[in-house]
Amino acid sequence: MLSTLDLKNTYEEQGYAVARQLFTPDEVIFLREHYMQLRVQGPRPGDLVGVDAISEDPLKRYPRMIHMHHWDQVSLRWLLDERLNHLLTLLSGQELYAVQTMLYFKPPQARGQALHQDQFFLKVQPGTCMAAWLALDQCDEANGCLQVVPASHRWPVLCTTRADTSLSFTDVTVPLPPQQEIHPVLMEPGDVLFFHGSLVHGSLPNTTYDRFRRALIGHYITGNAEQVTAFMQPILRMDGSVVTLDVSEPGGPCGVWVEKDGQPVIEMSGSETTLTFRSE
Ligand SMILES: O=C(O)CCC(=O)C(=O)O
Repeated sequence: MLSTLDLKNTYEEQGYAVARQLFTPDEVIFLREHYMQLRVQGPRPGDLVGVDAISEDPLKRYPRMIHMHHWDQVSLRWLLDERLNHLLTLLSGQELYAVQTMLYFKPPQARGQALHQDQFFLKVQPGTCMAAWLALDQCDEANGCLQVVPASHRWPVLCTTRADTSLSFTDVTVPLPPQQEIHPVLMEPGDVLFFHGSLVHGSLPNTTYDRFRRALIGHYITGNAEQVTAFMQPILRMDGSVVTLDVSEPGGPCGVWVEKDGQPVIEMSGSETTLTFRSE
């Protein structure tokens, strides 16, 4: 694993960093089995779509779960895990609050999620959000590993456009300049990818016929935040106690790409009026 200093330098330069083997093989097996069991037991509050065991769409057989920590102690314990807290605090340089859990099953042949910035959805003001993305399977390009745009954490929130819903289960994405590098993040089970709320990221479909790409994700907001979207309530300190913050409103200014001296630059001349998809 990278030293904590290397992790922090990488995070500051690139907007993301991978802590290798932060969770043990036994923990990963336990979590994988736990969520598979929860999923086959039927629908859960906040499911992206209802569970339909005979659907042709793999995402309807294994829909993403969200906010499991509201009703599942295993998820709550994981969200507040001291290893995550330690690295989140180190990378961001401040205390964080926990707001969201998600479990992506991404079964064989499932669509991915178009490139986006989490801060577009969470609307943390001031400050930002951060994610801890734990790989529960080997993640590579064939099964739709996460992809990131290195150093895009320095960009403001971009105005969104329509995504290709044959590749993505969400319908919004962000435009990128031509030739923009998009980097696949290859991970082993137990690795945790930490990333900044403005980092552009997403994933392509799982093209395999026999491999899931499961990930357990925690979302956090920086401790200087005064506002966050209503959907993120209740907001938890990392000791589990509740913090009260104001609710941020949808909409607001967003960045658009323009050309200046032959180079793509972002101008804050756009405005997000409608939100077509509630959660990232
Ligand atoms: O796991 C994925 O494919 C996408 C996850 C994601 O975009 C997120 O955690 O914000």
